[in-house]
Amino acid sequence: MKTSLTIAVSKGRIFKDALPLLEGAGIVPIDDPETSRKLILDTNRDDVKLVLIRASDVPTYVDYGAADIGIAGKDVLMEYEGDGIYELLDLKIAQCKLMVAGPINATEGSANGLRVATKYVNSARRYFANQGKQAELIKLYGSMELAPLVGLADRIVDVVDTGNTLKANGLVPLEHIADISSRLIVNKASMKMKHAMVKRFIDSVAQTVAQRNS
Ligand code: PRT
Ligand code: MG
Repeated sequence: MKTSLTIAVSKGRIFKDALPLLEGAGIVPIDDPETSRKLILDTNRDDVKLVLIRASDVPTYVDYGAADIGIAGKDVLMEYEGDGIYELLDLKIAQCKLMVAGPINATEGSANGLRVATKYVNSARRYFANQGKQAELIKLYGSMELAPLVGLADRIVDVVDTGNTLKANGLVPLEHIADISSRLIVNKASMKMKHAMVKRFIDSVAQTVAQRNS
């Protein structure tokens, strides 16, 4: 039987940035995810398909082997607790920073004893613990920027790119937690069972990444 590869990727900014990398590996989706409602995209290769899932679900699909390979933000991977995946390659796409942010009048480095709203509770907990700071974490699933405006929290932990969203809501970045980019992840069993095909894919993506960043 012919080996096949299933690649998990999220719609939106990661998909857009991932397209040239897939193309560099000779993989071109047949359907356009922006207009198609399909969740499984056929490609020009009959042995490769793409599954479109929520960014934060990509590690789960790959961990359980529902996808062999995935493209996921480091922010998402830092939150993920499963151990069935290898993180193999920094794709240098969808780059941003994980930051502590707060109101303009907040004093830098003073998150001690404060309430912090975030969807990144594991990363935030680790960060504040390393800083020796007490923080009460409030788990949110989106629109963290709202929390300080309505008195839900004193700070947020969120990814920041241009900073325009913070600014538009009267917030400023206060502390840098981590540089974020998207990573290629591989299911541990697929890495063994489909080694030749996975390796060929990773090598050609790595080559494209190197070319684009040289
Ligand atoms: O949307 P959904 O809830 O399904 O999931 P998601 O929001 O995690 O997915 P998506 O597609 O928005 O983001 C996927 C990945 O892109 C994230 O996991 C990050 O690794 C990466 N990334 C890069 C970003 C940004 N840049 C970014 N700017 N993810 C989110 N943002 C947000 C930011 O928090 C702000 O709300 O985009 C907004 C605009 O940012 P500014 O700073 O340019 O204003
Ligand atoms: Mg989003």
